[in-house]
Amino acid sequence: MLQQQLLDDLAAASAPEQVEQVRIKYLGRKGLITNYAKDTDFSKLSAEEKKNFGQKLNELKAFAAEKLAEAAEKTAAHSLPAVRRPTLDLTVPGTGSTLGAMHPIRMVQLELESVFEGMGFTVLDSPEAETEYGNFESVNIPADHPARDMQDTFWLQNEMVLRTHTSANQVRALRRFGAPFRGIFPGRCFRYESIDPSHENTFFQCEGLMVDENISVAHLIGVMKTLLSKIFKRDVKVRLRPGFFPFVEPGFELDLNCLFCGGKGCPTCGDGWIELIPCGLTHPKVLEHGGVDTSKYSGFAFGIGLTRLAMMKYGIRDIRYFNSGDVRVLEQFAAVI
Ligand code: FA5
Repeated sequence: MLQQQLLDDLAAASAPEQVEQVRIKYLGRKGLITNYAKDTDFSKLSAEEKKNFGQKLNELKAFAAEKLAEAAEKTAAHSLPAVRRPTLDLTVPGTGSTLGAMHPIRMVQLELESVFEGMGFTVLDSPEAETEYGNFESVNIPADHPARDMQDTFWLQNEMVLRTHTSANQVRALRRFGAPFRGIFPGRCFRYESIDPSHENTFFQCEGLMVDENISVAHLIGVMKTLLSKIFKRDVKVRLRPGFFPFVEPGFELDLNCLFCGGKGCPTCGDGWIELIPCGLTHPKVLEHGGVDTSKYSGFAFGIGLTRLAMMKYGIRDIRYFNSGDVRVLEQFAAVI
C-alpha cells in the first residue's frame, strides 16, 4: 500500500524539487517509511515475526530508494536549466578606450631636440650611472673641491654615482668625437635633495656643448635666445647673472622671469626668477680632459633644467606632480600630442 502511494506521488512529480519533497515525505527523518515501525509493539511479536518485519522494512526502503533515484534522474533530464543570463548584453554602455599621453617632460625634450637639431647639434644618449671621475673630476671638480657640496650624491655600492648632472658627457663626447663638436645630452639626474615645489631628487637636465674655433659668449647668448623663443613661442624675460661652476669660465646663470607670478615672487619661484639654464664658456681644463687643442678651440656649455622648463611651459606649479604617479596629471596631456 505504501509502495503504491509512493509510486503515485512520484508519478505526479515532474521536477527534481518535487522528487526531493517525495523523498522527504517517505525517507526523511520523520518520513512514512522511516517511522513505519513506530506504532508496532515488538514485544508482542515472535522472533520469526520480528525477522520478517525487519526484512520487509528493508525491502521497502530499498524499493523507495530505487524509485526515487529513477524519478530524480528522469526529472533532471527533462527539467529546463535555470534561466540563463545572457552572456552579452548589448544594452550596457561601452567602456570605450583611452589614449595614452606622452609625459610633459618627454614632450619638452622632443621639442628641445628638434630646436637644437635645427642649429646643427647632435642628440646623444648617455648613462645615468657615472664613475666619480666622470661626474666630478672630468669637469674640474676634484675630491676636495667645495663645489662637490653643491650636489649631494647617491653613491652606488660599486662606487659609481647616480649622476648629479649631465655634464660628464662633455668630456666623454670630446674624447669620442673630437673638435669641432655640437651636441646635446638630455637625461635623468639624481640628487640627495630636500624636496619642495621646485626641487626633486630625480629630475631631468639637458646638457649642451659646442666647441669650435673662436667661440664666444655672443654665440652662447644667441643659442639660448633662439631656444627660449622657440620653446615658449612668446616673449619671455630672462636675466643673465654671474654664476660659478668649475667647468666654465666665465660662468652664468640664466634665470627665467617666473611665468606664474610675473616676477612678484611665489611658492614656485621664491623671488620671482626661476633658475633655468646655468651656462658659460668651457673651462680649458675640461677641453684638455677631452683631448682638445685649447690653442685652437674654445667652446660653451649649458645645463638646462628640463623638468623646470616643462613646469614653466605647461604651467605646472609643483615639481612633485611629475613623479607622483598620478595618472590624472598625464591625462591632461593626452590631447596635446
Ligand atoms: C649643473 O648641474 C651644471 N652641471 C649645469 C651646467 C652645465 C653649468 C654646463 C654650466 C655649464 P645646477 O646644479 O645649477 O648646475 O643645475 C642645473 C639646472 O638643473 C638648474 O638650473 C635647475 O633648473 C635644474 N636642477 C638642479 N637641481 C634640481 C632639482 N633638485 N630639481 C629640479 N631641477 C633641478
